[in-house]
Amino acid sequence: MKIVFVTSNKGKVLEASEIFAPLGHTVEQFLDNGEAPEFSEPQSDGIEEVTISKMEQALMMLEGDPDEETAIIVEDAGLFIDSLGGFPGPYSSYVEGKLGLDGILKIMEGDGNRSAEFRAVVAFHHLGHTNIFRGVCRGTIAHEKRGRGGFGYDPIFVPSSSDGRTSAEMSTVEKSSISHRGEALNKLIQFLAPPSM
Ligand code: ITT
Repeated sequence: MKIVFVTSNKGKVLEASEIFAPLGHTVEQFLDNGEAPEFSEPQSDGIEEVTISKMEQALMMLEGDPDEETAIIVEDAGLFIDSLGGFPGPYSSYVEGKLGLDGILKIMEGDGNRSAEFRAVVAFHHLGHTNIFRGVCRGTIAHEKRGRGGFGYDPIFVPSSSDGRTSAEMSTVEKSSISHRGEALNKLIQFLAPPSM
């Protein structure tokens, strides 16, 4: 199957490609005239609503269903920091652009509770149906940026099951084995090919 990932984020495409490759599925980024299309994001507190809205916009742009060998994925993710009441959450993209990782570290200076979680909601559209898959990765916010891998907030996020490294200090395969996106996409894989009893 060819999976078309509607996203502006090449890091997401790379992670999904590595997850689906062993199953023989290819993942490619959706481009319109060589550019990732921009979608309006509803003013909403929920990443689920944003995901569903992005899928509706993507289907309108594609003008109908693709052939049976092709599926469409959109995903919305966010970083929810406990001591900030879940901020930046659905505003993670905006906050990364405006405050950056240094801004988040500054806001959290002296904050003893560094617990946080990443959440991902993936919408998968195939043969006229859309299904939703969710993933969560608990962790903590590091005291400084570490690592060059991954993207976004990875240099300041230490997953709970990590040995202390940030996600940016892990290989893509290792990050995906514990990440919010990895969990959501693995649920999708189970949906596509449930294990035989
Ligand atoms: P699209 O919406 O076009 O898919 P995006 O990068 O804006 O791309 P999101 O809205 O889902 O993606 O992401 C919200 C923010 O969270 C954004 O700043 C991302 O860089 C960040 N983010 C998402 N997943 C992440 C991950 O696995 N590791 C680190 N940061 C992540």
